[in-house]
Amino acid sequence: MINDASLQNVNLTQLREAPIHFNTQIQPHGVLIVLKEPELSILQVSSNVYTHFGVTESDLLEGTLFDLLDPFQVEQIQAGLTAESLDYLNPTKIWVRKRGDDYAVFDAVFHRTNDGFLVLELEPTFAHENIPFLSFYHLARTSINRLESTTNLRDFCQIIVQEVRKITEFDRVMLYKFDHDGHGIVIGEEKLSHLESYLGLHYPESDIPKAARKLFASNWIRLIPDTHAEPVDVVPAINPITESRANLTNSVLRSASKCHIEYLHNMGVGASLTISLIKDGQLWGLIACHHQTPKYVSYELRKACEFLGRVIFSEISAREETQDYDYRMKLTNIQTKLVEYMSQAENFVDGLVQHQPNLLDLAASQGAAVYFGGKYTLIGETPKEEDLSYLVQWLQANVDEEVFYTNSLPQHYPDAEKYKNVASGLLAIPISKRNYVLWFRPEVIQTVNWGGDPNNAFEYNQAEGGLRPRKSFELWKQTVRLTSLPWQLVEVKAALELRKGIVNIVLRQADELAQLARDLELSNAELKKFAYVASHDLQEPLNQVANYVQLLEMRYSNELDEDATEFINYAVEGVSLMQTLIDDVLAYSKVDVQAVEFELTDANTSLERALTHLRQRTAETKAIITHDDLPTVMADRTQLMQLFQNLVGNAIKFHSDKTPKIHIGTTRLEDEWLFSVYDNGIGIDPKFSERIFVIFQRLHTRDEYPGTGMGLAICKKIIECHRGRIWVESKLGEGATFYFTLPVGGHRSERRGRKVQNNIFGRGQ
Ligand code: BLA
Repeated sequence: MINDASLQNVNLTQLREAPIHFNTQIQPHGVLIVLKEPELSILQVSSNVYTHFGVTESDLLEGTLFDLLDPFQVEQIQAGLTAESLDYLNPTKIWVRKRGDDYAVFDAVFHRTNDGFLVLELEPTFAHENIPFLSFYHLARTSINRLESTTNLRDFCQIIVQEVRKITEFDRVMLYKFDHDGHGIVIGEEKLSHLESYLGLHYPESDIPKAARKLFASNWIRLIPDTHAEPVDVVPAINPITESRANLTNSVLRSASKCHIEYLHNMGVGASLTISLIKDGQLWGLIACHHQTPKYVSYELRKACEFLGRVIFSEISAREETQDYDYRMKLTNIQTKLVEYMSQAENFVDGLVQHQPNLLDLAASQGAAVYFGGKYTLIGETPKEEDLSYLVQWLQANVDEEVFYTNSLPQHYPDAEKYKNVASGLLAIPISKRNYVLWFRPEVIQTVNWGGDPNNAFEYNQAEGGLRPRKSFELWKQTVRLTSLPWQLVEVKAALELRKGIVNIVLRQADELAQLARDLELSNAELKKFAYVASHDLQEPLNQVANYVQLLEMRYSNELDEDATEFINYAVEGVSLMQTLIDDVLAYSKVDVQAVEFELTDANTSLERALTHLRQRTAETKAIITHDDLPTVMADRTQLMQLFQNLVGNAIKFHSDKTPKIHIGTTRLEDEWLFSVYDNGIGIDPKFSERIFVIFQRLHTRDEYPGTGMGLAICKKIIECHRGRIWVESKLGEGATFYFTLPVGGHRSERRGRKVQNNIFGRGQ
């Protein structure tokens, strides 16, 4: 016995890839002849020709079909071979003269191999089994009528096996269905009453290897009339023209592999008939018929079974599809609603969880989670957020597909065992490389009945011919744990559709943000243009006004009365205010991310320079200015100086009756420096703490406090260009503290989750 898992895998691969269609042995009840067209020369024959025809292989090889059959029969065949399809020829009755007047009658079936040879297979005719096609048609009609009045799939399968058994009279007829992992289950059975039942039993994938399944998809019906018959060789084994073995994929006589024959013996089967059930080009299942003793079934009867299988099965598929259809419609409905909710919500995630129906309904799950922009949104029964973050990391590293689903997560990801009660099943769709929508299903403990121990489905014994099937098919009960109910294909499809919806919405939101950024850029550009115009074109006429008004004052001072002089002063003041305004707007427009020159800057130096510029006002107000030892930061030194100058300048300007006291402090936070500029001035009403940073916003009249109202707007812009934050904490009459932060590593070390829109599609920085 093999217990070693890796050895078992090797053997399974061998099994799956065994080229069984190149088997050069056939079953002895018929004769196989490989012919070359058009002359119908005989290239290969089965070595049982003597038994059937009374001639030896060498009598036939190198001859033509004319050497075996009467010329009129060959001519009839030649005529049939020119037809578009060989179906018209199959089966043909053929008389072979044995000795003297002794004729044997055969059903002849032709097919062409993919390398262009004609294969003729002859099986002895059993007259009493000859059932005309029409009566099969009636049989099928009756079966279908019975089926049409049945709604449930189980009854339906039962009728199929009953009908097939009625026609073929096998001891046991089963309907065998493959599940998604290749194992199969008997879902319908009709049998002699004393035989033990296989209904409901599971059989492992290795019982019907992949190569065999591939074969059944093209050759829909297989008969082994006597499992104990000795197979016979095709001679020569190698086709003399192609120098390779004949491809017997579509042969009806091809001998079954030794392993399968032994399997049947172990099951007590003397004859078997297998009919493929194909859905969408895939092998959906088989109708498997067993007889305890040898049993021959004519070609026509086999064809009738195949016909029955096709007709009946199309009915099953149609039913499966209607069932699917109703559920699919329901899910499509839910999905449409979710997309609608998402597009109405400010944050699409809310649209998925805040209404009825919600994410849970889309995949009939008990729990779901959305991981987006570094944040989890959970609904229903889910693993803990911490566990989810490991799970998401695992998905990111291991799953590349558009969708990942399993009904046994712990099998793929062992850590999931600890939350098996909520997430033994997982359906996951990545919205991008980093973001996911996840659905969970809890563990459902099941008992599966196997026909024999699936862990020892076969054994490997070199001495006794390699792989051998198990001997015992006795009921073997397996308790399946760590498994949820399986995800249905329609649910997976609905999840994939939802993914499209999410991506569209996220893209649209990103698009809106990009539009906003473009608008902003545009208004920045306009501001710059204005500033340029202001500084050059406005400045000049302004200077002209100033100059001429001053000239007026100087030249005509004697002739002007007091009022005129006052008016002139107003004009001069207005002009100089306008000049300051223009300068400030220009300064504001110059603060621009692109223009920022980042370098290691000692903040102490920047502050000192600012204080130098403020020397006169400091002296006038007798302000006491102190500061901590400031750090060296990544910043534009001119802008940093300007920042200090504006903040300290304001602190001086808005002093109260007390002697102004100003302190500049600093603290290191996790990944940024926090600066503060404290004063004991008049303070700011907290309700204005946002407004003061807006361009041209003033809280006081110009008479009370001079200035353009640009200073703090410039500060804010400088800080934004440095990817920091600025705010004020104050109470009216109790001084104010302005805070600002600078990232420790300069503007490139952005705080995580800040520019989410860049990260959505995995191309964030
Ligand atoms: C083929 N195995 C089959 C077939 C069936 C089963 C139905 C197709 C039969 C046919 O070709 O006529 C299995 N039969 C079953 C099962 C039930 C049943 C599960 O009645 C349940 C009630 N099989 C093994 C091992 C090997 C193997 C160990 O168990 C290989 C070493 C091989 N099975 C095997 C091969 C075929 C086969 C090669 C194709 C037979 C052929 O056409 O050559």
